[in-house]
Amino acid sequence: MAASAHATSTTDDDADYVAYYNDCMQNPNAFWDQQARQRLQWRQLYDKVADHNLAEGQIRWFTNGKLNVAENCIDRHVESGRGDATALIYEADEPGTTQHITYKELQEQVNRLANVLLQQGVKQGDRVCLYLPMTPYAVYAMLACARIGAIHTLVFAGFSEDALAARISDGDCRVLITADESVRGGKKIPLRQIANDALAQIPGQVRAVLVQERTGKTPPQAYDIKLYEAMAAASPVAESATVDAEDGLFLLYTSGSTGAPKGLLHTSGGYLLYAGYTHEHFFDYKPGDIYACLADVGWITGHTYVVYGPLVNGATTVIFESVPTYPDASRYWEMVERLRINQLYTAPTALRLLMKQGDDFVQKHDRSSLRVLGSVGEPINPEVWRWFHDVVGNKQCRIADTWWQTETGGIMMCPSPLASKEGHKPGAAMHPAVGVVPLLLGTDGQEIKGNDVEGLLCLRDPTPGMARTVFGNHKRFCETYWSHFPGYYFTGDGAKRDSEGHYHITGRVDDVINVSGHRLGTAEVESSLLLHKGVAESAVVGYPHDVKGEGICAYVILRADFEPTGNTAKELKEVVRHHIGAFASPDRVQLVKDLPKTRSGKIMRRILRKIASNQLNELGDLSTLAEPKVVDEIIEGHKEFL
Ligand code: 6R9
Repeated sequence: MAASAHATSTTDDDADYVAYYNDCMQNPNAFWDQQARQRLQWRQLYDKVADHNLAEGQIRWFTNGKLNVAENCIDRHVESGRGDATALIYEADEPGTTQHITYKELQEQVNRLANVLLQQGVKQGDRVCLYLPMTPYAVYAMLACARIGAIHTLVFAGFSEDALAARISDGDCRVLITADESVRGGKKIPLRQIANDALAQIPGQVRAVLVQERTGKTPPQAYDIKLYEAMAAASPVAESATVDAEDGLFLLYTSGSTGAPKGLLHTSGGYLLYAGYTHEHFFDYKPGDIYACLADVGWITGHTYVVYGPLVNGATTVIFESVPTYPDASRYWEMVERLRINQLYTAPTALRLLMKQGDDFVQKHDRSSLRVLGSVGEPINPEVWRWFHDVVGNKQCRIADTWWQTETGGIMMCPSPLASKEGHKPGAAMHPAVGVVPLLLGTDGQEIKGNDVEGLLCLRDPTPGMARTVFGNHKRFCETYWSHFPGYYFTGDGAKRDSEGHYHITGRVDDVINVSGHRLGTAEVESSLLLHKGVAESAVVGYPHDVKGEGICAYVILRADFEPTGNTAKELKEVVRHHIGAFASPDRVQLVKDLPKTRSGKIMRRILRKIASNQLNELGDLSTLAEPKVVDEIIEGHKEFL
């Protein structure tokens, strides 16, 4: 197959790139100042580029700057004569069902929905919860909130009613936008039913429920406001609120090692700038390109690289509602051919799944439009990287292995254009972005200098797109990210700096597992298991899984008065599915009599992780265990999974 001539997007002169990068790094604030003036439309220019106080976990960019995010993502493009350019390509679940939405149409829909929200009494700064499938209405809803200065909080439509209720009440949302059903891979999920169950847990919390009729199959509840009708009746013209650069744009919940998921607050100016800059830079985005990030908007990748980054750049962005294997494993590649996609951004878990299906699905489609292939969410295994590069990209595309987090708002590391010269390293994010200064620290907080070293990955300087706080709990924000190693942001990841100074992310060093690129705290899964009446205690660990990256293994001690049946393991999986969502349901449940604990009663997860990974020769020192024979019993029970 012919590949495009400009496939590998290296700058002509590498020396130029190095000079440019070094120049930016000399004075990142001057760089961001220049970027902010160029890329964003300000209603009032900021008076200071940055104003941080890291001891208090306070990050501020573009102080006193005023803008409107929706105006930057929509109106600016319409006003500059690009109203007829395609903003969204909606690739619906049903194969072959595509809808092109221009910037002008996007503007109209967003305005209508903004007016509906205003009618419902939503005010600037209020939180609005979105529990929606991947259709243009999710984008309309996000931008409608941005238009009126409300803060959206998306809950991924795979989360259960308990998880939804917890997020609505933590964010104190008074309005919910949901759909009757979502459709993915031909399967329907009754979102409105789940939302009703969630609302029943928090009576009086939500005063209005707007329902998108995605399938029209579920009869409306008496209190529902039908979204399509309400939008049709609303005015297509809306006022844009003036918001401060540091006003909230959205909350997004993410898992940490302890406690309930944290609602990270992202703000308007710095986040939008970082989204736009990184989208253009790392994906080599050029006007006219068709860009497809295949993530769901319920995750940070969808926020930054389906919606805000591409739209602030006036790009055409694909809204992909389906799954990579529906109707078969050629869905992505058939879509690349049909839509002439130039940049495709996906996750290792999807690639592993597709790689297993064989190359024919890929090769029967023309992929010559592709220039950049992106990966995010977890380390990409070198063999998967090679498949992505050699088979999917036909050795003609740059691979953007992007490392970042919900907290960072946008890409922090990715092989720079120099990688083509220096040699790509499959599985390595390699180079920090402008303004990003990674440090490797030992557990004692000492910096590990030099090359060929490994340590805890921290970042020295805040970047504009970073989260500003944990909603309603700034103390937790400081404790989680800024006080482990004072003055530095602690990522929770480990990393290696190789002999040439390139970075390789080695994975989480805390009790967070990464299942198909979705972050889960082991404590969250354990708390859900406790909701089953038979569970006395449990310990949850991750283990290598060939498609999901990590699988979930739960070791469960049952209550003495509970008599297990052949169904108990299944029931336990069901409890988690119900409490968090299907993706969090354990792959394995092993009933155990006891757990390996230290004398002070702390569960030694390290040992359980080794057993679950079948690394029985690497259990390490067992001498600190209160009851070492527990380990033999667990190993014996583990055999059922081999
Ligand atoms: C954007 C996103 C963040 C965690 C992060 C790390 C892992 C993400 C990665 C990667 C290695 C990459 N991670 N990208 N690890 N290489 N290219 O995924 O955000 O859901 O918050 O997850 O994902 O462990 O700390 P989030």
